[in-house]
Amino acid sequence: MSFLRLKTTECKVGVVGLYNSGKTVLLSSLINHLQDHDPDRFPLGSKDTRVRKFCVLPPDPGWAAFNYTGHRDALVNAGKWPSKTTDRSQFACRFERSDWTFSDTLLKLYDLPGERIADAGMVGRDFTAWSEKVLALFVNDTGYRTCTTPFLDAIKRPGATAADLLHTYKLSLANLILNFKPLVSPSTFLLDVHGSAARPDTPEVLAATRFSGADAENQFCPLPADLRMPGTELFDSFAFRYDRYVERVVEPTVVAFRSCTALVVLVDVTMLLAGGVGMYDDTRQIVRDLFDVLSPGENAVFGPVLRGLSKVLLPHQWRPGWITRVAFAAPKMDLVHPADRDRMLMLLRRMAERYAADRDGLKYDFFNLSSVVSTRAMPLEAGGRVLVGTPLRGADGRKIAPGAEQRFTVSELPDDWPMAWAPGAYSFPEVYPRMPARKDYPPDQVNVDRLATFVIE
Ligand SMILES: Nc1nc2c(ncn2[C@@H]2O[C@H](COP(=O)(O)OP(=O)(O)OP(=O)(O)O)[C@@H](O)[C@H]2O)c(=O)[nH]1
Ligand SMILES: [Mg+2]
Repeated sequence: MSFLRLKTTECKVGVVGLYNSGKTVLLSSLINHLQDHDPDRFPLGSKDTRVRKFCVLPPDPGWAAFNYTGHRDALVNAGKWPSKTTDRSQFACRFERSDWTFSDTLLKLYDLPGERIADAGMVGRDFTAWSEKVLALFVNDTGYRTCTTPFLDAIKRPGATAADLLHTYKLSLANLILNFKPLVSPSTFLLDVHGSAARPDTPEVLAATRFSGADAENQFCPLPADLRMPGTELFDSFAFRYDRYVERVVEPTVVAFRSCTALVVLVDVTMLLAGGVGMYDDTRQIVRDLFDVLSPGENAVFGPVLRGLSKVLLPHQWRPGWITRVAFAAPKMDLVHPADRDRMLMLLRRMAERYAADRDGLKYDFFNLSSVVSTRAMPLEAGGRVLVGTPLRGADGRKIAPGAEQRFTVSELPDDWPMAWAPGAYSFPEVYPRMPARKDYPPDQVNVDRLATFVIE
């Protein structure tokens, strides 16, 4: 810290969103732009602001370091997107900005595997309350009822054993995955505690090889009222395993985000359109659960004035943290034709605004962004909505090696969310990243600078 900079402003920014929604790519692009700052390519606050003396700090105790170097290396040297996140991580850095005369910035960024946010509904609920929540969803929603029939049938059968219940619950979770429904909880079924992700397979194979809990010995599933009898082996063991799971898996990942000062909620509009109406409904449910758990908004005890003071005057570990800003962001804007990019923002707003608007004292905004611009667009007259990029998948949906750039067509975005749409009704093919090879030259981005200006305050 220089002589004049007497204070440090601490910003803790958590990024949440479903798996594959672009959290890690966004953080990698943001860090790259702060580290190798060019005010013309990344205006922070104003176009004259300069970032100086950027230095990386070790993460807080108990946090794994966000693998920025590895992610950037994958992008630049291997021409690949970063690999899937398997554990929560933190990136900490300190820098000065020329528009903040008396204060330097301590920025902490948080990443997590997207699968874990489906467990947000467990926080603050005991096993009974969670069972009721899950069963109500399975029984009352047609899409869920269809996928979870094996389990709903098993809980009605007299004398069903723990093994029957677990097996049919896992078959049901596998059906949910195969029907593009992201509310898969316990999320370890999709991504286990060692970071190993479920591979596409039949429900039977998935049920036989994955766990509904932390590991083979600690599995549980929801139980209906007539099986929830304290003192029985079934109820007591499931309730115990559930509590341990919440403590060991859910709280460290999801609840840790409560102490952030700002939250970025990524809603991948392209994935929701491609995934069908069920994916949309579930994502809304997950955002609602997350908001209940993280309760963003002004803290009633401290209020805005004291919060402002405590942020710079109290020692770091004493500073009360709570989320006062939420940025909703629709990533991968470069997979949508420029003619539709305003619609992308509108769809995001229509989906998410009410959750934020219901919170007192919360500042929120909406962004459509590209963390790493990887396509270019053909003019609209050229026949449909045509983009140019390097395709990541072949016609059969399998990953292919990077080849030459190609033209491909993307769907037109609707003006508003349709009443219903099937999986596959919209398509936005994935592409390989386009990164400048020069190490200190960050990727082309759109609106990541505006998002950063909003959350780093
Ligand atoms: N074209 C384009 N694709 C992107 C962009 N950002 C992310 N993607 C695509 O989205 C995929 C997932 O991005 P990640 O950042 O790894 O997603 P995540 O949210 O961290 O996913 P988890 O680690 O599974 O929770 C990438 O592999 C890319 O295919 C972008 O700015 N442009
Ligand atoms: Mg990730």
